[in-house]
Parts: sequence; structure tokens; C-alpha cells
Amino acid sequence: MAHDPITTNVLSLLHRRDPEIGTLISKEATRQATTIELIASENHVSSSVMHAMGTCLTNKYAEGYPGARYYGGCVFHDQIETIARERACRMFGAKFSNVQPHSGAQANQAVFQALMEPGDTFCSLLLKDGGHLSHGMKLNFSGRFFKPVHYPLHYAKDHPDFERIDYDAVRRVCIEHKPKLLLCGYSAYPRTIDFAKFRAVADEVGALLIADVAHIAGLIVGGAHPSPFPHAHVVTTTTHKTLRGPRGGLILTNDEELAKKIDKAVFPGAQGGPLMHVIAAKAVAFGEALRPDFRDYSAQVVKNAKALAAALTNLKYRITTGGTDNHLMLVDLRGRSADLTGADAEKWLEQAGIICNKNGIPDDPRPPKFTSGIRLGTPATTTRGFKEAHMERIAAWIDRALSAGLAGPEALAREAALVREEVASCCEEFPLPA
Ligand code: DSN
Repeated sequence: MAHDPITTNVLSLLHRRDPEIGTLISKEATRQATTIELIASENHVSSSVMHAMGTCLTNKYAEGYPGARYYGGCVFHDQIETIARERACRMFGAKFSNVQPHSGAQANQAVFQALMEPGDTFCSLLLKDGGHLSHGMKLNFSGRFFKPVHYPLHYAKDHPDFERIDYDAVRRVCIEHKPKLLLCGYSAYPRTIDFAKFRAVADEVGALLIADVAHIAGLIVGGAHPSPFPHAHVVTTTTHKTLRGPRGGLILTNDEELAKKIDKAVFPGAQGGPLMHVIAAKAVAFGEALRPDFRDYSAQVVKNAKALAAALTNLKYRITTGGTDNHLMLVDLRGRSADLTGADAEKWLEQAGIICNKNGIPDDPRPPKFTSGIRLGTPATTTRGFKEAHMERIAAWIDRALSAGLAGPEALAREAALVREEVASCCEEFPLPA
């Protein structure tokens, strides 16, 4: 089920030329159209963004930067990348940008390479507390080649800031370890980040502040979360989450010297040829994010997340930190049933047409393959036009599916099929963007 005429044509061509892959892409298009996407890091791009990726730009090598390439024939690529860079700067009110990172992790890799030597210390939040792989996980480049130290959340239940960042501890850890970089910005943190507080600590210990805003980039651009500038020295992000662009990375700074180092670290340091078709799609998405209606979108993402968190709370689910300020929430399933794991919940909800991911909650005693929580986000449903009232319906569907799962396989099969039908008919009212 394609939702726009170009995709329909592309799929019918693929069906003729490579039916095996054509069929699978069609099935995926139907899956996306008929299910509710609650993965906090996913979104539905416009067909303009989608089709910019499927163009002749993929044929070209353009190693280097606009005006300084290592291949001929880059005249239009130079113009496209320049527009993408300018729009990126305009979105964030920054002076310099690099639009070439293939992903957020590669953006972080380039920044680490630009600003640290192997073995240098940096300070971040642990993956299990809501951080990211590239913020020092031991199997990742960041944990293998650099020395991560971590700041905690408040873990004491009776603390008023339970499960929120412990800013005093950020300072203590930084004073003790004198990191070269201090990282903020997370993959599973539902609260507003106080960039000014982080900058004060960075200044006190002589660190550079790096804000990885991959999750909240669209909220920042749309005015629904405070900006990391002027506090952060460098900002990294993905372009495909709340920012609603193609899958990719982006780096921004206001400091010319840092910008030069970062450019060298991206190319030739970390990557070869840029994905020019993706850079064109980034430019298109940035153009969309600069439009006034993107502000409405960002505000609605947050309103929907708050509504979903409140509706789940009414149904007796515990939301970590007691709610959300942004696009995501972590649901601690143990409140519903001591035996319920994130892994089971993810599977049962998928049977019911609701897609999410299992996620550890702060201080989770269960390993990442099982977890005690699920992470839910509203960027994709908001793109489809869902509002607060629909969030109440989604919460009720979630509860029905999980309650049935807890009652046993037969109850689950019966109830999941019913919910799935209701979900699919609701999705018909909210087609994917064309
Ligand atoms: N894997 C992404 C997420 O889901 O948050 C982060 O890179």
C-alpha cells in the first residue's frame, strides 16, 4: 500500500524488475501504514524527503567539501551541499555545519576524533541510564579508544528529582576526572536538559561541552525544547528522528577553529564519499523544518507525549520521572505486573499493531535483552495527525494488549487481533504523509 504516486510507480517498476525485493518493500509500506509507530527515534518522512534519496545523486563520488572536491563533475553537488549546510545553520542559529556524517554515531566519532586523542577522558551518562552507545559503551569506539567516566541520575526514590540528572554529581565527577569533553543529550531521557548548567561545569573544569541532541533536534528547531546554543561548543544530531529527515547525522558549532577540525575529522578522518542523495534529502527536510508549521508539529509532539503519559498513568502504569517534557517516556512495567518484561511487552504490542521498543529503565535490574520497561514516543503518530484524544485510545489499546498477554497466549491471540483491527481502521483515517 503506497501512499503517494511516485512510490506507487517506483514499486510497480521494482515488482517487474526484482519482484523479490519489490514485494518485501510493498509489505513494509503496508506495515507502516497500518500500524501505530511509537518508537521514539522513528518518524514518517514526507515524500519529497523520500524521493530526494532515490535519485541519480547516489551515482556520484564527491569526496571533499563544496569547492574543494577530489572528483570532477560535482558542480550540482556543491550547490546542494551548500544549501544543506546553510539550512542546517539557520535551523539551529549556528555559524558552521557539517552535513556529511552518515549517522549520529559517526557524527560523534568524528567529534571525538577532532577534539580528543586516544585514551583521553570524557564524561557522559551511561547507556543504561538513557545515554547512547557512542557515549562510552565498552564495545563501541567511544569506550574502546577513549576513557569514559559517567555522571549518575538521582536513584533515590524519595528524592524530588528521582530518575533525573544529578547536576551536582555531574560537577563532582568532572572535578574529579577533568574530562576533555562533557557530553549531554540522550536516547531515553524524558526531561528538559539544562544546557546552561552543563556549560557552567564544562567551564569550571576546562572541558568542551558536546550536546548530542539526536532525539530532541526537531523539538529544538520547532521551539519545543530550549536550544543547546549558545551553551554547547559543539552540537551533534541525527536527522531522522524528531527532525523528520532522512537517516543521517549532522554536526554544528559556532567556533571556526573547531569547525575546521571537525571537517577534517569527518573527511578524511572518519568517512570517504558523502552520501549526496541523503544530503539532498537532508536539505529538503531542513527546508521543511524551517517552515512555520514545523513549530506546530513540534509543540503537538510534546502535547501528545504528555497526553499519552497521563493516560497510561491513569491506567496504573508508572512513567519514570513521573511524566515527560519531550517526545518520549519510559514505562516501568513492573508497576503493572512484577513479571512483565519489556521484551514481552514489545512482542505482544506488535501483535496488536503497536510498535515500540523494550528499554531499560534507570537502575534496571534486568539485562538489555529483557528490560523492565518500554520506551514510547510520539514523533511518528503526530506526523500522521494524531492528537491528544487519540493518545488516550492508544493507551487503552496498550493496556488491553498487555493485560491479555498477562492472561495467557489464548487471551493474547484473541485480544491482539481485535486491537489490531481497531488500530488498522484508525490508521486508515490518518494516512502517511504524501
Ligand atoms: N538507536 C537510537 C534510538 O533508538 O534512540 C539511538 O541511536
